[in-house]
Amino acid sequence: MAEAALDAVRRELREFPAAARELSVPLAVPYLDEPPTPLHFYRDWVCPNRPCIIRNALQHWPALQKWSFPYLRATVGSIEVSVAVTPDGYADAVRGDRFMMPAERRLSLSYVLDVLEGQTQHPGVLYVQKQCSNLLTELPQLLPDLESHVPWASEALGKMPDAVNFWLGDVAAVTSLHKDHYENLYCVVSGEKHFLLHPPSDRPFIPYELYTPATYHLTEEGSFNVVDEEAMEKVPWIPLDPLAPDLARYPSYSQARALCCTVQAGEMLYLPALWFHHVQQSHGCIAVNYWYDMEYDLKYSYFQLLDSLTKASGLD
Ligand SMILES: O=C(O)CCC(=O)C(=O)O
Repeated sequence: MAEAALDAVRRELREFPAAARELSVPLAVPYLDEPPTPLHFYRDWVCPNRPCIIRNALQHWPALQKWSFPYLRATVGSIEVSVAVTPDGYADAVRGDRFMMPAERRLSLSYVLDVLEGQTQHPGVLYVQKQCSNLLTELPQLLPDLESHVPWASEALGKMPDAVNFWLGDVAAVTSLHKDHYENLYCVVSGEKHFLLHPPSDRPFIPYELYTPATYHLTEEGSFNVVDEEAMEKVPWIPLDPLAPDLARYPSYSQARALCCTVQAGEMLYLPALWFHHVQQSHGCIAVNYWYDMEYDLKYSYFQLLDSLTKASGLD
């Protein structure tokens, strides 16, 4: 009897993603030709939790014309920024049986640009990606080139962003599949970013496991050691690489449906809270994103329920 009930719950969970998709998930990420009004942004995108790519939202930013490697060298080249360094481009990702976090280095931005241009060598793959409002805390000199928030989004959401992040990295730097509790406005200033997305409703097909956290340590000789973070709790993370999913191990993922999109320079992706995302980029891509904390409303609670049922029923 209990087994029959559990089977019924699993069946419902397997059918849920397609039903949700049919009702509200687009086949491709739609484009808007101009920024929406706060009302339209909230009504058409935030409330239904739908992504879109917005064109002509950044054209008033001086950054769009100015931000080149020579300009960054001249204005903020001497500033030290926090840089994630990994042997393979994957920071905060499952590698083997560990959740691997990057080595962190303080490097001058000029030095990072030299490495990206191949003028100097540094072991591993570099990614300026410290997600603690690093644009405001580490590179405030760049602020006059853009805005500290997105006015129509701040008005729609009734708050200011929790973080404004600056991203600059190697083509080999990849952000592994994960989700955040932020309404994310992701602006590409130069180059392009490739996003692979899954709606939150695909959760029953997306595996999570618990991993021992570990950090890469870069030795003087330029090799990487893996050092376990013994004081830290195990980290729940997605072991699956959506670009080469191990379907023998995670067969349910074949039923998930990814949406892929490329965000070009001058475009802004609205990535709704709780959407799973995997991100790649062109070499030396420069981007800025705004994280607005999500509303912890009924939609959030429903997602938590989906997450709990997926785990409790052993679908994971
Ligand atoms: O640009 C990236 O590499 C990752 C972006 C991301 O994960 C985020 O904005 O939440």
